[in-house]
Amino acid sequence: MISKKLEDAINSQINKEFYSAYFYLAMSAYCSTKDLDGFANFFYVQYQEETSHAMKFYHFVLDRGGNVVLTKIDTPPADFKSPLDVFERTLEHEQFVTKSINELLDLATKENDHASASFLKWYVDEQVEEEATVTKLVNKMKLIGNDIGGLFIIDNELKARVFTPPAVK
Ligand code: OFO
Repeated sequence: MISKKLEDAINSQINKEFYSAYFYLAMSAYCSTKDLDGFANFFYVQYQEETSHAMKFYHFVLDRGGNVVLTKIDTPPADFKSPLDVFERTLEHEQFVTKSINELLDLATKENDHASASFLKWYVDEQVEEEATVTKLVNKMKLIGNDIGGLFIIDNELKARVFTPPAVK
């Protein structure tokens, strides 16, 4: 059985994951309005991933005999300055989420909750991958600067991204 403190913290993380989904869906819509279909696809897949992260937590809380408490999701930004701005804000957001996951693992470790600690390690690894992917994209966007040809090459690369659902249970 999960402790009340960890249950509350994971419920708050479920909200953060759904907010992340919302945030990336807003970015996908922004990229679509700029006809950057590859960028829009990248963020649409990111939206699907974040939803799956939330649902993985959701099932975990239930499996551990806890209660899922869903709360209001904040409104994400509706506009962005540029494709580079979108990736920079993504990186900043992922660093915030990494901190939050690390705090959850600290709490699980403090409580000697081995099941939660083991479960949370999946998220620790996922955050390493997410930050690395986005850091690379921020750097590429900075390299191309105002080169429209470069922008279209990256846009084309991002069309290939597909959503692979993680095991939920
Ligand atoms: Fe759920 O990993 Fe991004 O936020």
